[in-house]
Amino acid sequence: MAASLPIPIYTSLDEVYSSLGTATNHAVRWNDLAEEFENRFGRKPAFIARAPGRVNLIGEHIDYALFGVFPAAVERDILIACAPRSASSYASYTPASNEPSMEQERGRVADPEPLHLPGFVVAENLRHEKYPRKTFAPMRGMSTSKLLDEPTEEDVRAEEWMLDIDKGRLAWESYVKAGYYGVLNRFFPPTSLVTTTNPHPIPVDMLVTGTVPAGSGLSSSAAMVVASTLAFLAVNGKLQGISKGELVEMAMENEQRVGVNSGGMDQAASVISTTNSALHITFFPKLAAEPIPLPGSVSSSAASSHAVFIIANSLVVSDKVVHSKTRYNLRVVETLVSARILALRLGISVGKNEKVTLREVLGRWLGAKEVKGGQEEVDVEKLRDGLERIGEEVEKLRPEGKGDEEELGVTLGEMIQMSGLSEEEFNELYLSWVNVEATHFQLYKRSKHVFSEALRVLQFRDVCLRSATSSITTQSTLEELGALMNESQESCSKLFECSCPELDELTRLAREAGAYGSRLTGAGWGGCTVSLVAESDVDSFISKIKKAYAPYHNLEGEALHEVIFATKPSSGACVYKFE
Ligand code: NG1
Ligand code: MG
Repeated sequence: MAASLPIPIYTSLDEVYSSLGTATNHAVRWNDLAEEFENRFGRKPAFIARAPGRVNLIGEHIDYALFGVFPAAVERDILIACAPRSASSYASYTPASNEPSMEQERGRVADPEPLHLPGFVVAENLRHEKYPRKTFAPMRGMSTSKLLDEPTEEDVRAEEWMLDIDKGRLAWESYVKAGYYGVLNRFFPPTSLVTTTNPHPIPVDMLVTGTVPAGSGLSSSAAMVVASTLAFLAVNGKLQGISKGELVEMAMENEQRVGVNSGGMDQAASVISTTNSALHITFFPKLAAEPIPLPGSVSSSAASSHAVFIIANSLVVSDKVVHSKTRYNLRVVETLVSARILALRLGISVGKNEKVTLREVLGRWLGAKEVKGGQEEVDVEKLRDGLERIGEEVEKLRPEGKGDEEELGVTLGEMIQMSGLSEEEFNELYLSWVNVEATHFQLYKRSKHVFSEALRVLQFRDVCLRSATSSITTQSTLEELGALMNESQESCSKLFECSCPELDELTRLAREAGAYGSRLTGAGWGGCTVSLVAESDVDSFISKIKKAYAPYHNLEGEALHEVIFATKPSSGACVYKFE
């Protein structure tokens, strides 16, 4: 329902600010950005696209197993001001007589820049010392990155636009390019270049700014990709009629271009969120998002307890792109393989070429019918019941009889044997589309985490809904939510092994400082924690953490606020159109 709404397009800045629904003075940033755009590019921007980061309250590493998650957008966001470059020079461009050289296409010729080329982008960042100016143009090429899906022969033959994304390195413009991909390939199929009557992508100038810390688990990457997708849609006049759900799907596919095989939580949270609510996002059998009011946010009773979510950055940078082979992508593979093997052990049939997910296996185990293009929906009650019962079945994946080796998991050879596939089939299905490095794989621990975490998401949702209907938030409501967050942290740390000593320490300190619950948020291995804290305790909580967590000792004022702050659910992505 929420996913089928159109992307909000505002034509007055006051409308924008009130949509953000917070007391922060946004005007400064938005006006500064527009002014700076004018300074640099000599004309006003045509649009500003906004996409927020998100905090995941509960439901970690289960989106790519297609289980529901529970994030909320944060106030910190990415803004991209943009405008088409000189429509007149663009209109006079004729590809037949003016085909660009490869070097030009790649944007590698510095002087003069081929500014008139179709789709040529000049991308600048307000923090240009850290994120230098980049120019690039799309090239026509072969599709190589059909990631989660099996490429068909047709895919392999198909031409598409390429943007030369460096997957081995984290570069700011990669995310701008990633957003551009979907817009180019959806609206300007390269074959259209052969005729001069077909429209070409517009050359564009853009200026980016952001307040979402990078590599911190608040999804600066998804915010960048969503904002970039929106900016390119707007500049090319393709925004009308795009629903939030479609934007999420484009942004998900786009972000995978950077080389991380993520699920869709971050993009959905960044696009669909609304103020005052978290989002219960489900991915199966199709993308759906249900806003759930958070305790305290709907209550007017003086007797009720108010609580806020506090984000604290461990200051360990979690670079998912650089470590993708041994961390994130490895978890995606482990989770997928565990689904196949569990299905076999439960007597559930799985097609040879089918990359079945744990959510689908649960559905089949519960007797959900296969329908065209997927599986019939299972209601929340049944799902909760299934998740409560399947925990026992997961024991079937325990690598028993291996003594000390048990901790290590299974080897590639053992895993292939258990999968019922030949080595070749296995490699093709699970390893050909992803780069992973490991000697041992954890199927038992990973799937145990996924099912228990999926159950905690439903329990968290239940508690929030219950408190919203009674419109009173009691101490015990907050304790229940906190306990679920603590269990999630334990499971992330011990079973999914995506925590790190600093995150374990920071969440422990948060509990000692009075939080109802505390956990890592986002991919983990560094980045931020989220803690549920009584509103009246916020200041003392922050000062206790400052004293106790060594990396904060020397931070004061703004610098401290940068790393530890309370957050309220913000609204999702939007576009401001200059008139
Ligand atoms: P972060 O940490 O925000 O990059 C990543 C994935 C999510 C999800 C979480 C773990 C991306 C873009 N996002 O989030 O889809 O799997 O980890 O729950 O990689
Ligand atoms: Mg990310």
